[in-house]
Amino acid sequence: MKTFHNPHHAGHAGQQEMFRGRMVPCHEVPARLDFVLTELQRRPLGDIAPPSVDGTALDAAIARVHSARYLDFLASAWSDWVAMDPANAERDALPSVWPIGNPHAFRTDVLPRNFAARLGLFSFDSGSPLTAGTWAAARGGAACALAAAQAVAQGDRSAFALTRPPGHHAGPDFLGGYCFLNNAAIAAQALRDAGHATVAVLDVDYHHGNGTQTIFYERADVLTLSVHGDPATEYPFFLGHADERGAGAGEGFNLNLPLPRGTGLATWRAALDTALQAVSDFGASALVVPMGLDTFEGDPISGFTLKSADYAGVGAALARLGLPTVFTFEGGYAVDAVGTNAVNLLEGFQQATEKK
Ligand code: OKP
Ligand code: ZN
Repeated sequence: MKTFHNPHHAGHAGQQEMFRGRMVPCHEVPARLDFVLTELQRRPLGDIAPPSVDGTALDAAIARVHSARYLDFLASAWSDWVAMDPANAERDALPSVWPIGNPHAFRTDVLPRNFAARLGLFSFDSGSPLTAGTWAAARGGAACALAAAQAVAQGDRSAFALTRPPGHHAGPDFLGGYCFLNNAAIAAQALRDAGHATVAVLDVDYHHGNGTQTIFYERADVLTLSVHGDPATEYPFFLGHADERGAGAGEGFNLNLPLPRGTGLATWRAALDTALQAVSDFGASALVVPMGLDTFEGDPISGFTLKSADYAGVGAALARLGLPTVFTFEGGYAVDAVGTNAVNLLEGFQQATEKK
């Protein structure tokens, strides 16, 4: 399994996020990726390299899943933020005003000139700081996702996009949940565009993959599935319920498996098996796994109780689908365990593949 790692990731380094009325240190820190890279070097699964993809092809791949208006905003967000006030260069950009989703309450079709208003228009929480290097880091991550999809489309059994910030909460035209560009969606769409007729995206992060669900909600060619903490109590709260099954042509092509906070391996694995069966029934020709390790018992912001040794079995179960598979790195905030947990999963996948 080749790993494509993002050399620009550390340029995205938020200082603080808003949490219940005060600013707290960011959970989504550069060290997360470094721990995974170090563990992968200790237990190699294949070549580790930065992605080499054509810039024009990359921008086209990103534009397949995100709106032009959102991408224009993101690409110049940092310079627009600093242009508001030179002192902003020392501060992360965080939104503080949002147009809530009633079309008769606030307009979302008119783009405000004010940057703070635009930041609110394109985001859904105040926990996702945008920093000087955010755009380069997010775009570098999309390059990892595209390179991993290309490797798999050209015959590799699997590939790993090792990048941060994560992506699965980012929608067609919004950021949030520490995510800016949806790497898993970019990989899935790239697989479709490379000729895979049907792609499944099976999200195993603790948090519902709302951005991915939204991107593909009306499509029958990409099945989206997510096993996650019940949004009744868990972030992102406003999506991820079991009755969301897709819409229009996509009716029946989304599956959510919410589980209560406190869920342990046995129940979580039963839900995963349900999702795996749905991927088989769908007849997917390729698989994308947004791989969050925040289902770990030691995760500081999550509520499941998987143990480090459990992740090998998760990887093996995914391998049994027998599909070309792209992994994208998502959550996992127990920083000193995230490398072990990620490589346990990927190694479990790879070993099960070799046995076949
Ligand atoms: C991103 B990913 C914690 C509040 C929750 C958002 C969590 C985003 C998780 N202070 N903040 O799915 O791992
Ligand atoms: Zn998560």
